[in-house]
Amino acid sequence: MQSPRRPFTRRHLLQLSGLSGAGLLLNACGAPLYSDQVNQAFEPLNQRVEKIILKPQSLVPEYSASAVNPEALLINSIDGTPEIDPTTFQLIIDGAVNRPMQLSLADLQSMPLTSMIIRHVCVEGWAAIVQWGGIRLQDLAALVQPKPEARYVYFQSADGYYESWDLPSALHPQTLMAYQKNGAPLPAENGAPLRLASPIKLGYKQSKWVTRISFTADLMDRQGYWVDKGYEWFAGL
Ligand SMILES: Nc1nc2c(c(=O)[nH]1)N[C@H]1C(S)=C(S)[C@@H](COP(=O)(O)O)O[C@H]1N2
Ligand SMILES: [Mo]
Repeated sequence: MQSPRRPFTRRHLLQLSGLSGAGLLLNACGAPLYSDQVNQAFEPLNQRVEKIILKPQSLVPEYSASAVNPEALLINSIDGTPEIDPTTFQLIIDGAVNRPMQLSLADLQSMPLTSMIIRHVCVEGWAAIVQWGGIRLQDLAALVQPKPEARYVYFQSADGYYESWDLPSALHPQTLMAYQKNGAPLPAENGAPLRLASPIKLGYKQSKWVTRISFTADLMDRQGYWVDKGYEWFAGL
């Protein structure tokens, strides 16, 4: 991974909150969405989340830039490519968190960028080495402050796709919300403006066109588009 960083600190959180300012907490019309949350911005992360983030998690070895094979990443979509206007796009993060938020693409791009070159593996029998650039999901978690009961993370996508992950996998340092692919802005068919990318899960766990991330205490009946059709839920690599 490019420039390994120390785990997210309170200083980072303060910097970030300062950077994006009130914009983080305003909706498109400029009305405060969660104004009662603004003053609670800086409580420390709860112990469960902190333990997951601070314990040294084993990193999956990455590939060199010369190993990237752009043609090998096949488009795999259940229902075409949804149209999303990146200028009005808002990522909702809610559920069992102290500070639910809506973030624009500009907000997300003001956060620390992580780049990684990993292998994408689809159960249908193909794989591709890809460079992804984006935000660590653990950095987003540090921002919204999951509650102690949070154990799962749900991802809702604009094409109706949905997925759920266990919290430790979601908080792994190589689990990204990516907005770049192979050094360029993420193409629409690969999930723009925002998709999951991680070397620790199979391809079908890596939701494209993510519009909403919800932390939950329990797994619900609908666990994932392919999972509900019989594929394995954990789907670890
Ligand atoms: N929203 C959404 N995400 C999705 C899918 C999809 O159909 N819709 N397909 C999944 C599968 S099976 C794979 S292998 C990868 C493919 O990513 P790509 O199309 O960028 O190669 O996206 C995953 N994420
Ligand atoms: Mo896949």
